[in-house]
Amino acid sequence: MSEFSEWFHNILEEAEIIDTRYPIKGMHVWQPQGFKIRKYALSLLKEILDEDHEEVLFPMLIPEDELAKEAIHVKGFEEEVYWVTHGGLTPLNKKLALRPTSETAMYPMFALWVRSHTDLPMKFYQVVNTFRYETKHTRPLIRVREITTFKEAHTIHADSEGASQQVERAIEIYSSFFDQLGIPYVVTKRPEWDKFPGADYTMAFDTLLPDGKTLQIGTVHNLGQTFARTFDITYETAEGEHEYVYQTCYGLSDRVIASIIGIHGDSSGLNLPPAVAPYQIVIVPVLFKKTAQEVLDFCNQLKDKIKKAGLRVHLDDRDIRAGKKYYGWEMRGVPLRLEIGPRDIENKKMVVVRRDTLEKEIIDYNEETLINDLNNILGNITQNLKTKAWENFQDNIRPAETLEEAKNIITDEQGIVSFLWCGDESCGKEIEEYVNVDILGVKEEATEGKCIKCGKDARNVALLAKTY
Ligand code: PR8
Repeated sequence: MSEFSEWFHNILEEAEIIDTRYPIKGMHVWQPQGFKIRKYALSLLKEILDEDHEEVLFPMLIPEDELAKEAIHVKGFEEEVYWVTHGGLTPLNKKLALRPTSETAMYPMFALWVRSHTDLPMKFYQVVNTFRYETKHTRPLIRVREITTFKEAHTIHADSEGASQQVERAIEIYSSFFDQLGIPYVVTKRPEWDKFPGADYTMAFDTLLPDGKTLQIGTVHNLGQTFARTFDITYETAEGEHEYVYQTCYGLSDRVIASIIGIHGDSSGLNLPPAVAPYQIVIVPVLFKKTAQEVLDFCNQLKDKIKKAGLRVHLDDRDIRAGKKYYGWEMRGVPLRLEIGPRDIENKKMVVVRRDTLEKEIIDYNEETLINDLNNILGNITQNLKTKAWENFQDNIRPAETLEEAKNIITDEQGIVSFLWCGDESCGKEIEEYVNVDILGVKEEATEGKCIKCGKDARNVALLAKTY
């Protein structure tokens, strides 16, 4: 197990995020702390999606014949599907699949819903659990067999431009979501051999975990008319003709939470962006016998004031050593700790400890500006986490001019390698084989230069990396 893997597993357990002892491989239990982080992350995303998508909820089971209708799609998923074969003791006439994703659950219904060009575009999303019998090594939150927070969006358009614009819009949506969490990413167009089964093309977000491997944290697929033809999703044009629709879909999973934990965390444990922290502020009273009641009363009032302002605050008045409290809240990643003793109250001061820097600062306690001051510090923490994460990410993208150099970077430093590529599949496969890692995809068009493998004119700037 790598050092990071060990750290990751330990922190999931110690901070009570996920219990991995559930007796099915790849299926885990969200514990209260983890569930809260998940809830707050989800609400950030929903806020953006709700602007122009509608939330729906489809059944978890998909009839075998619907799942099998789209040949390329089913080929991509056939080895990963869990099947329900019996109802009680009775064998079912038609096997039912546990959704690995919901195209084949939704699209037969879309064929009924879409009527006229005036209905379009339609944009839906659902947040559900999906099941994939992953054969690669499973890891909590990162590669699971039950994806518990699958956030999948599906859109329907009258023309091809509508679909490709939606792909761009989805990239903006996910970028803004990851930005709020300070998760750095690169967006690439996946190579042909790595696109979503049934898609015309796939755009993917990759981030980098501390062990130097990239993690695909989100994907946006342009489905063109492939599924529309298979499921007969048509609309009537203004001229009364019937045309197939164009579609997109895009999705995120629990990997978002893995990234928050892995990217911002450090040797003291979690380091949570305020937006998703179950407690954003913890107040620790410094208690001495004589003044204990006075300090507790003050801290209780402080807590109420902060809570009223909409911040998530906790007063830790347990009768244990302060040091133990500090350790515990740092490990759980609470962004801000306020330490308050009798002298601070007298002097109108507070000791403030930021989790991101672990620095202690004494600030004035000013009744009037208190909430503003706290919000400013929390805002600074968010910004600082993001800046640090992006700096590290960018430092780990290195250009290579030869295959040998690419291989050395991957072996010695890991991270992401950028290189020039002609774009041919055969060349790409040879590059992957030589370097022994995957091509993530194309980042942008190349304006000059030669392919790192064949020496022909390069069409693309592409990235490769060891991936999860
Ligand atoms: C779609 N259909 O399904 P996608 N464990 C954790 N996260 C995972 C796993 C796993 N086993 N497999 C995939 N992901 C489309 C889009 C509806 C929505 C995450 O796309 O198969 C990856 O981050 O690419 C992936 O980018 C995302 O789910 C969407 O899955």
